[in-house]
Amino acid sequence: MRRFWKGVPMSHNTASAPHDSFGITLEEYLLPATRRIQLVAEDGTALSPEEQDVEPGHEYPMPSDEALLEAYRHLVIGRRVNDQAYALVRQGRMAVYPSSHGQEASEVAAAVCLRKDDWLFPTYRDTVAVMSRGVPATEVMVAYQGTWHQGYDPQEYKVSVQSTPLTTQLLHAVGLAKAARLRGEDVTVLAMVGDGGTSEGDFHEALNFAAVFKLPVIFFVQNNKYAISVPLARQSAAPSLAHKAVGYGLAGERVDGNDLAALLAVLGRAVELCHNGGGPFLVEADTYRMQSHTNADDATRYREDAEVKEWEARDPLRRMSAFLTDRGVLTDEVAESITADAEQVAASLRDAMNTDVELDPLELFDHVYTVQTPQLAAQRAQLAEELSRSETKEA
Ligand SMILES: Cc1ncc(C[n+]2csc(CCOP(=O)(O)OP(=O)(O)O)c2C)c(N)n1
Ligand SMILES: [Mg+2]
Repeated sequence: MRRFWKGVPMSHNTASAPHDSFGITLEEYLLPATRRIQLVAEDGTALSPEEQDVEPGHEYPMPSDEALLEAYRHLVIGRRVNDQAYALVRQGRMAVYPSSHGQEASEVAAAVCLRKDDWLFPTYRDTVAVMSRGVPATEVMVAYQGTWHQGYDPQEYKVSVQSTPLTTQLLHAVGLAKAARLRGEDVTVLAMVGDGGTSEGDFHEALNFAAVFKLPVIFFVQNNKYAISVPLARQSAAPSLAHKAVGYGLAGERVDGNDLAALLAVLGRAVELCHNGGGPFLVEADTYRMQSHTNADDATRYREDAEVKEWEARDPLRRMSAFLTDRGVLTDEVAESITADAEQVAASLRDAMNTDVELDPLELFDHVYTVQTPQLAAQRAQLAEELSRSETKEA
């Protein structure tokens, strides 16, 4: 017999869950599959169902050629922008850029799986996800140029600001999902987080709240094996990061984070289920950060070249390029037009970052609170005085 408290079932596990439609038990549904989902092999060939060898309920169809080609275009643009941003940092035109090289498939899939009214909550690392949702590179990079707090309007693109304080974005994501439900809006939220972020207290609170209220949230963990210099083995003793979902009562899935096809399939299903009341989810993408944490970090100090070489063979771009070429979708002509698109985006970024911006340092204080606190007012006055003194000196 189901027992209720204020109209809410005392045990949410008795409510119907997506496992019903997959013909598996709730326990099977909640325990992440031992095999991660992979649809395309490292050499670009499609894996047969036997080769995939997944447990029941974890079978996914191959996405369409059109969906893969459009997402592949974002991969190429993402890598070009990463390289351009690196060069601009070296030239002193940008302050910092957290590398996305190697993680493009996860980044792109996180954005393109969403519907127009859904929301994306990215971290500092997820510039390529933000761009793949339609935000121009020139707007995203304003924050990394350091000339303004934020370069794009979150409401316009339904993309939150890129969060630098680890894991705060998960709480904001859950809050937005809850608010949308209260308003009767059909919105799914995808919130991104790193392997290191899963150790934060906010991670626990966000997952627990989302699971208790069955909110349409996808927690998308990019397990790139490092939190700056801290390796995964020093971060978590869980069998996988997807296993962290079990204790909260939400479904977890592990996916090859360098396999664009598998990512689109897994995240696509999660989005669909969320829209049909079947959330929340935790999806762990098994991937790797090929470059240093940011330009301020030297990865050779804490990891071996051999490990990096191993991951080079799993490159998401090469894999999808081989797959789509083999299927006759990525012809030379199409490939050339994608490269041209990427060059154009890189050129617009160069132009924007090489344009000097007139800055008023005092603006820093203007948008912190609606009504400025006495402390900030005092700091503003102090800076104003220092600025006028240095102006007098220069004159
Ligand atoms: C609350 C908080 N604590 C510490 C930091 C400093 N910090 C910045 S990035 C980082 C590592 C995060 O690693 P991970 O979550 O794996 O994400 P990745 O950088 O690998 O994408 C740390 C500790 C921070 N930004 N915020
Ligand atoms: Mg990491």
